[in-house]
Amino acid sequence: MDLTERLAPVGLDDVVIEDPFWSPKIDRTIETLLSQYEKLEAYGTIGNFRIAAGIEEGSFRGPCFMDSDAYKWLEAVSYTFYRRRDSELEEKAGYLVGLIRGAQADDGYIDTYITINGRLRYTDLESVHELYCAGHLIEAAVAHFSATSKRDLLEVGIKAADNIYRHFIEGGRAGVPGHEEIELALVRLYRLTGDGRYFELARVFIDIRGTEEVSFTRCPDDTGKQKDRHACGQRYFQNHVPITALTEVTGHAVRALYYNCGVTDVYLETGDEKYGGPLGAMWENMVTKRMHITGGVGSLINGESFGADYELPNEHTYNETCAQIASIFWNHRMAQTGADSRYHDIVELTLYNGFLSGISLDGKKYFYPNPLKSSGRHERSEWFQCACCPPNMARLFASLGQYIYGTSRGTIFVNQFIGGRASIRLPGTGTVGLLQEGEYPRYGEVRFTVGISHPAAFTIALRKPAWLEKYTIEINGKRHLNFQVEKGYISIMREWKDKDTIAFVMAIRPVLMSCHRRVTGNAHHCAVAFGPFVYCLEQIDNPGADLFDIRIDPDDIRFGIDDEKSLSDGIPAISFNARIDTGDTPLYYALRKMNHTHKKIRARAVPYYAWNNRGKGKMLVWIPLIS
Ligand code: FUB
Ligand code: ZN
Repeated sequence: MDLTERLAPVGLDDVVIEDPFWSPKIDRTIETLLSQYEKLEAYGTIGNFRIAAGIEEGSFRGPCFMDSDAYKWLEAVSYTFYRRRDSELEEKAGYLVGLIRGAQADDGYIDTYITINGRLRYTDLESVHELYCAGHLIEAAVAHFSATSKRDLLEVGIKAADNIYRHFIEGGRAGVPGHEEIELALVRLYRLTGDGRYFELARVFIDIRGTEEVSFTRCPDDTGKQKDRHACGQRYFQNHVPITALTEVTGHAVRALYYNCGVTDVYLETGDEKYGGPLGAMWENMVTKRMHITGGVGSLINGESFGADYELPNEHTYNETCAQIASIFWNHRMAQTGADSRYHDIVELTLYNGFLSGISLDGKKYFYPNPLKSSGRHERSEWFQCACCPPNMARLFASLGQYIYGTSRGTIFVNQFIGGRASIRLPGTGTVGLLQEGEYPRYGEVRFTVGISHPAAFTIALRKPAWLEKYTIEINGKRHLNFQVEKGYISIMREWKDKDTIAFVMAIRPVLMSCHRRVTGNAHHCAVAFGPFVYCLEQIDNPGADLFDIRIDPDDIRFGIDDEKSLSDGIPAISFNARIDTGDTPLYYALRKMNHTHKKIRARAVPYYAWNNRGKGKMLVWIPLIS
């Protein structure tokens, strides 16, 4: 990789989403956050801060990283301020900021688990999540200040970072944080404050990983179940080799991908190829060998971790919602290293599938793991003892605006097709307004209108989605052929005038997807996709057969798009010809004596993200082909 063509994201303050698919989900975030606050109270997260602040008696509740959920919640609340201010939410956020200030020691240290339990600070770096929590505090502090200009939470974040700097750098006690997150947060703080100590600290935490052994055996939590992760060894922590020798994504998926976010941030700041090479190799490894068709990553339940190459089980898979979110965070950063549509292809794939499946259609229940097959036991919950995923979802919904556009000198990149208005500062040109409209991804026509005070020559580069085969471009209503596709972007260079329009018309149609032969569980199976969406079968839509008896004959499929069967938000159900295998065979039998009979049916699939919204039942993404 090299950084000659770096892309700068267009930030939240310059983008307003007005989109038929996403706006209702984003607007719902305020309600979601209010209900999450109740859970943070009910499960003790906020109470821990009251106890640590000395205004309530009691003992610590929850896993050792409970504080992080409050910080992620505050970060999400801060992002909502760009769109709509809600007095109830602001009042609750203000109260929580006050508690956090009260829970911070005079020297800047803050961690309610350590304070309430009277444990020694920074002595169990590997298991206790002090630096993970501090990272989330710093992210919340940066977001809160950027959205409100209020310094109260920022001061807490700065004091905490200073405390960490004194202990680990000035005290010469640098060690390997057990759960990455602090690295990326310190770079954010450095970018906001310009204080190079935070960048130095981030780099030390990145470079030390893999150079000294971590003696981690268990994570202390209040469930009494000590999670023995020793079996995962140093790989669990991405600590088996230094960053320079990493070529694969390994171990605990959220840890691995938060780490990669921090490494990418440091790479973006330094251009040091000792980071660029490993990042490129890990990215290739993840998306070509260790990622589900839904964008789901971290396929193994054991250790919440990445599996080996092609180890992608469907039913007994993990795909923690946080890992999908971390993948989006990382791909968004990788996209900043240079124009290459593949990064935002993964952002899109993950957003519309593995990420969205993490929340119910009404926004009230969450998945922690996201399997691709269910025998009917899997169901979303209102909350979890380990509640990392729900506030993580909220912060991504509330900050979605920053994933849509990027700029480099002379080019505006359209990375995501999410409608709304943007005011884009284009280096060398000035400010360009861009209105994006359409009903993507139900329909493939996306229209752009340029707003500019004087005619100017620059390029508008539209990401050509990986799934797209046929498309046309129109400028001011006329078919336009004078464009180039470079690194997956359709680049239109011309002198743009005020009110010029572009229509990007993509043919979206259902397709059958296949899988690499080495994913043994998917051999002789196929999946249904429609634009960026992966579909699944649910038992409730296919009442005439046991779902697991359904087979597909790829030569007789005849897809239908059933808009009237849409579950919500306008994304249709897809119907197709299928067979039910009614063969009555013993458990094992000689292949040549096979006695399969098939009954023809019309099967119906719904978008994967929308499954399990009508009660429990069987679900299937990869459907067997007829034998
Ligand atoms: O350890 C903190 C968080 O809890 C991790 O990121 C999640 O995977 C869950 O284990
Ligand atoms: Zn999670």
